[in-house]
Amino acid sequence: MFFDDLKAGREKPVPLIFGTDWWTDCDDVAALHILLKAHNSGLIDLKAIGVNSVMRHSAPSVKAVCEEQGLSQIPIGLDSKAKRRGAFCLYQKTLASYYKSGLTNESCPEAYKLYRKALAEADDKCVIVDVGFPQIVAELLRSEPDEISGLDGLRLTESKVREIVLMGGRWDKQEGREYNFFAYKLNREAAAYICETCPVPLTFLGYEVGKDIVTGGKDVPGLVGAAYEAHLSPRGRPSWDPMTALYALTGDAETAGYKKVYGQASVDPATGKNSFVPREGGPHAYLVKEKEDAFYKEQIDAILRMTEAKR
Ligand SMILES: [Ca+2]
Repeated sequence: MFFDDLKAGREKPVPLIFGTDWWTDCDDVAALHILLKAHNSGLIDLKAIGVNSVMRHSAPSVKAVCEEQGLSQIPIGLDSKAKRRGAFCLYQKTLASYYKSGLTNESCPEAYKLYRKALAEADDKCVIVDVGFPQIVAELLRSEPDEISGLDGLRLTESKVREIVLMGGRWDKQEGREYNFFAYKLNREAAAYICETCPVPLTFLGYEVGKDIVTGGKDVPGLVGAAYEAHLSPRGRPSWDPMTALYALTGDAETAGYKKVYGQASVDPATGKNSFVPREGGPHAYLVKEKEDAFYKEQIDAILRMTEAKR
């Protein structure tokens, strides 16, 4: 089994924090599901979930997917500065209908505070993976010492994070542009700030990597299939988010099927366009596929179908 093979090289689960836009695309649901399965297999310890676009049914729909895997205790934080708060999305309403315990957006803590708490409490270095807009990570890096930790965000990240993995950017050409890094001023400035200040290795999975790999679909058991069906994507969606989650939980580019191109990334805060100067030993890296697309597709579809339907 896939997770068991990866676990063989690990003494204990790697703590991991998951950020997601949980916005109009449903591939975030597949990414979360993969991380929940990895948590239950003992490969990772999913410490917190941060939602960086807040829609009407955000918190209860995320909770429903966690609860399906018996993991409703994983804390969920929201970004209070998220744009277009309260917008409606059918797949989220569908998922939320499976969660009856009354969690509301308003009862969730501020996401970057939740990240600070998870990092302060972690015994081992964490991985932060975000498959949405980057502003929660930026807020973490910008954060001041508080009642949670005497360290500011940069120092706390430096001492408690092993890698930050972002789905964002387009790296197969200079001045590429991808939605997570250009949608709003808040996102553009966050992406630029992260590239300028991030004190730990920063890895990007760009638009070009996931666009042609279609996974998921309505035949996936349980809530993932329900989400794809409600999203009107019965035959699946491109795999940016599940590929990013799978790389992050694998923790090793070669094993995950990628080459890393190292260097210095930057994002223009005015336009959201990204640039990259390759340099051996550089602090940033983008991922380049080393395998045929079928390699990634088969892994993701197999993990999504590992669970039994609980609908
Ligand atoms: Ca996403």
